[in-house]
Amino acid sequence: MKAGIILLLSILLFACVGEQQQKNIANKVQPNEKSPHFNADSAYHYVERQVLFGARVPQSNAHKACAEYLLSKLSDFCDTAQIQEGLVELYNGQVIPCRNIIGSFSPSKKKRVLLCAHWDSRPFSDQECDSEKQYLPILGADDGASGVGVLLELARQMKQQQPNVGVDIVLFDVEDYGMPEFYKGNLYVEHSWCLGSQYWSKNPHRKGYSAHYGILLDMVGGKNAVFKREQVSTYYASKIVDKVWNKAQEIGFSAYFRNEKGGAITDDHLYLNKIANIPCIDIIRQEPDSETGFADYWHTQNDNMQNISKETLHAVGQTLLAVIYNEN
Ligand code: AHN
Ligand code: ZN
Repeated sequence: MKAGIILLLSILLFACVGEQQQKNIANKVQPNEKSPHFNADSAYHYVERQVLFGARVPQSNAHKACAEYLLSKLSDFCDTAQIQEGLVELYNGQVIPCRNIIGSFSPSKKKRVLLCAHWDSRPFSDQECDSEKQYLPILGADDGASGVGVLLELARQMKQQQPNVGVDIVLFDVEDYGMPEFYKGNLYVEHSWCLGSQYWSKNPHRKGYSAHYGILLDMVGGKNAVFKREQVSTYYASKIVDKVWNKAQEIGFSAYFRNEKGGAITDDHLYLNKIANIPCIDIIRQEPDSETGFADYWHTQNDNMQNISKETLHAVGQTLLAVIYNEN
């Protein structure tokens, strides 16, 4: 009888502590009442849908089919959606078409935030040790699809409840066609990466377009990813880096967003800063201790769904929602 009462009391006590702990977790993850909840299952699904097309290499059937899919998603979620078509010149001198896919919320609002990611995947696996594999295209589950997956889920949320600022989602094409390591030609061009964003920066989808700031997502879905303060971002837009990293820490994602200095990466944000004059940061997974500076599956056949984590997608997506819904 006495033992029974003690057992009952300890169950009650345990239940209370458990409830309090859960509340703490809930408070940590969602203190910003203004911002909607990011659904990581939904984001994961959007990543998977892209990967199911196969490698989205420019000029391939998978690339074409995926463009149609992404345009239909943005048309559904955003107030306006369009594909910007242009021509870009590859590292080997070949000229190919480029399709940047763009969706906008409240296009007439003056204060705007630009959210971007690349949607193409790399035609080469030049980080494979096996030289035969180096000519295979990559699936780009993390390198490409993860950022787009997060942005599609943000768009789905924004359709349900719009933020106070205008938002443009720009999915850049031909980011990952940069000169491969095995290339022996001498037509080296410095700016062989990020061709879609270079095109857009010279020819924005609306004349005189500007944004308060931009946020680029690149490789934001990997298991145990860590995001350090990338140096091009700090050079051009340190206040935006502060804003995003502080918000992430405030809502409980300090395990992902670390207040440490990362490397300097040539990525789409460089051209938005340099050419379009839009202060833009890059949230990108780096592994400074690895040989390439990136995760071990980077530009290999292993960049597939097995490396994608809903927790990581959630940390990035929820942070972005909290940042955007905090703007006036
Ligand atoms: C370079 O390797 C020069 N830039 C990395 C940009 C990139 C490639 N992001 C994803 N894939
Ligand atoms: Zn890449």
